[in-house]
Amino acid sequence: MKNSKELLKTKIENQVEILFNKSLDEANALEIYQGLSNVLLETISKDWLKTRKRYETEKQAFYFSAEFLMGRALGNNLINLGLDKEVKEVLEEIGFDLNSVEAAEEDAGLGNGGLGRLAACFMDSLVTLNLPGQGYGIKYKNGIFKQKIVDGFQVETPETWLKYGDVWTISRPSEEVVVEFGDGKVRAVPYDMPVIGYGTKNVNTLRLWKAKSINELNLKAFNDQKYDEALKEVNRAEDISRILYPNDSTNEGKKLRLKQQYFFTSASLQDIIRKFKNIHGTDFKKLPEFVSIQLNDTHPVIAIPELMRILCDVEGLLWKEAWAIVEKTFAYTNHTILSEALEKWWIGLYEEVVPRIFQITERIHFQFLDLLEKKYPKDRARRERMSIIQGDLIHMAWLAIYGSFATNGVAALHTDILKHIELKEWYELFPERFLNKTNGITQRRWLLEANPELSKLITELIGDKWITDFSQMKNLEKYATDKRVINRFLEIKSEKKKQLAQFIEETQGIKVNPESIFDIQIKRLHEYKRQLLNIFHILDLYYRLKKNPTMKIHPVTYIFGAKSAPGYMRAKGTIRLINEVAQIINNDVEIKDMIKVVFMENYNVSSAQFLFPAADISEQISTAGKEASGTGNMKFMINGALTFGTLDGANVEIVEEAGVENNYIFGLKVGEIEELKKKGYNPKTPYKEIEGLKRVVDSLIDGSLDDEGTGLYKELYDSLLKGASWHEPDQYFVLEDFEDFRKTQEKINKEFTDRETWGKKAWINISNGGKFSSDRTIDEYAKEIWKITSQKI
Ligand code: 26W
Repeated sequence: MKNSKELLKTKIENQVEILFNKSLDEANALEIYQGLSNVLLETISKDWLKTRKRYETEKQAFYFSAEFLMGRALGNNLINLGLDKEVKEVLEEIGFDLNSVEAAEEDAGLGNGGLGRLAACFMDSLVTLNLPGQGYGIKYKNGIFKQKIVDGFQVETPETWLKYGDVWTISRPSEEVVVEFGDGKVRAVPYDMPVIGYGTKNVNTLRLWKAKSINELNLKAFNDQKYDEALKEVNRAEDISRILYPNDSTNEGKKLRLKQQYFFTSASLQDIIRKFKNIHGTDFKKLPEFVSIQLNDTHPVIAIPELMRILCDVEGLLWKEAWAIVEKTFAYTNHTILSEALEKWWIGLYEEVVPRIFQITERIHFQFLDLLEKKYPKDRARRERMSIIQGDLIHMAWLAIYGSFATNGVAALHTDILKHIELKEWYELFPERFLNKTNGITQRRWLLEANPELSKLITELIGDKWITDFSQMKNLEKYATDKRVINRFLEIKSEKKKQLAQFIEETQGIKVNPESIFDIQIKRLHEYKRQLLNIFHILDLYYRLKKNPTMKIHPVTYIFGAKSAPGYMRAKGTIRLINEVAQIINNDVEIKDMIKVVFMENYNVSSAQFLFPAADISEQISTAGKEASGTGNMKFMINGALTFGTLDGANVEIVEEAGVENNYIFGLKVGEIEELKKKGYNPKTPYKEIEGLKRVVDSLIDGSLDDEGTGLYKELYDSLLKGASWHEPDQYFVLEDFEDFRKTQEKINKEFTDRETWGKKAWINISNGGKFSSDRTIDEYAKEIWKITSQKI
């Protein structure tokens, strides 16, 4: 009898032989990765099937999302299956290091930022809680672009995660469906990715659709040797799932994007209805008893009229009957209040792309107008504001609230702002529909996998229950005064910083000092997130150090990671600015390494796994009221970084849990901003009055810095002091918050040197991270919105 390690080795050997016809000693890391992944697929395949059958007859929740930012699968799956140690040893025997095998995997970067990563964390929690649920999305050929930094500028290059094949999805051609557009039909082919839970046999499914043309080639054109023409239809169809839109800040209203949205929601609904009919026949009244569909922001909201179409046109229900079902089936999550991000479709485009859906949307619109007229007969202005179709635009958020039974924000403050400001009138109309679901993250990826050293210490102290019950973290708090524990934490932090330093040296070619404070801001680049405020402060600190070389500070390494939407000029200007300031400071011998600035190229899920565990300071400095929740803030917290932030999004709840005294809160609060706006905010006041600020801001235009004639810096300067046709000067209060930012940074710099007190604060943060597990979030969705229950196989 072979022992299990020998068996595993044989399995890998077989797979590598089947896939590549190579022996183990010939294979490279990529081939081992693929062979090993296939072995895992084989290991779970029976349970995957069993889970699917088990869920068939239960109520299920379907998570419709245009984005799933999954990152790498192998490492996470090994841990969840409990096979990581064994596999590591087997790989060592055949001369491979598990880390380098894992590094051979491309990230599945099928998302932009927070919203996409949240969907991925939710998948992990759903299955770990044995909940009957499934994700539905698009199998983009090209995920979020690869970012190159060339002369300090962001350059986008295509991302090709599938270039070496695709081990983690299996296609199910027998379940393909047809989606019909105004200009013809397209096939939707499902690809299923197993979602493996921790400590359970359940395996859930993420189903991603790929677009294919109905006909392979236009034969007539082919025979006439018109090859471009022959492929036209193929390309028109396949274009739909070709690329992820890299825009997460402004709604562009592009035709292909609307096609993507209709494509995946229509395919998913057809899939759900077909399966429903297999079990329940045509008793569609029962649909809401067995199906809940969560709409991840407005991107899949076109599902609402699509379900009406299926129920009425295909299944023959009356409009009224169908509407009663639809209203009880969907729930909608709002992830942003930035008005420029709210999706509105031009009716001309919408009608062209999905003519039948346009008619249905119009009818929903008129039906809603009737309701409004009854409710507010005298308030015409209100009816106009709430209208689904306004002028020639279809307001997808309004369609979402009207067509669903629940609307939720993603943090307490965010939901409050929705209820009392942004969606005030909607809350008055449907008070019972509004709920809060504070976001969370999976501790399996963001602590257990990313920080095995800290995980080990935690398990040693409180056992391993925290891995699936994060409220257990509270049991760590009693060690906050235990010097031995705090010292071990500090040693681990220092080890993680060394690892990151090495990663930075390898990838960025910059040497950083692991003893310095690691102050990290990693997130999408957006004006409201205020990377500009951060870099302004760094520049100011630099100028002060130059003027006063004897000034004493503890060395700091400021680390940024951020992608900008390709057409977002101010964000791109900020990236260039950060890179230029980094160049200047890092090469200035007078600074003697007191400050270093690092811009991590191509920030993504896998580099995030290096970054979060190594942070001392978590920069969460958005303009109060603008960041719906944030989830990076939680990943930092549970890895023992202190939050340096405004009272915005989930920061509010983080300091509620861990204590303001253990974090660094600064800046204007939501109410203060409202007041300041009413009073009239003039950014010239802080610009002139705050010491050093003018010098920093003027650097953008006085020749101190050089944007190579692109005009990017002048644009940033004007955005602060002049404003633009669409906004007041300094709409995000960068200049107003500068002084408090600087004061608080000074405090951080002083307090960091008291290692014991710092360690204690970090530890209290870790101990109070329990609330921020996506297990808690998903449990709330399951109980309060979806009404689904655990179904363990
Ligand atoms: C139409 C273009 C577009 C695309 C994506 C606009 C907006 C988006 C997303 C809503 C942006 C996003 O990722 N929002 C983030 O969602 C996270 C998960 O809820 C929150 O934690 C972040 O605060 C929010 O910015």
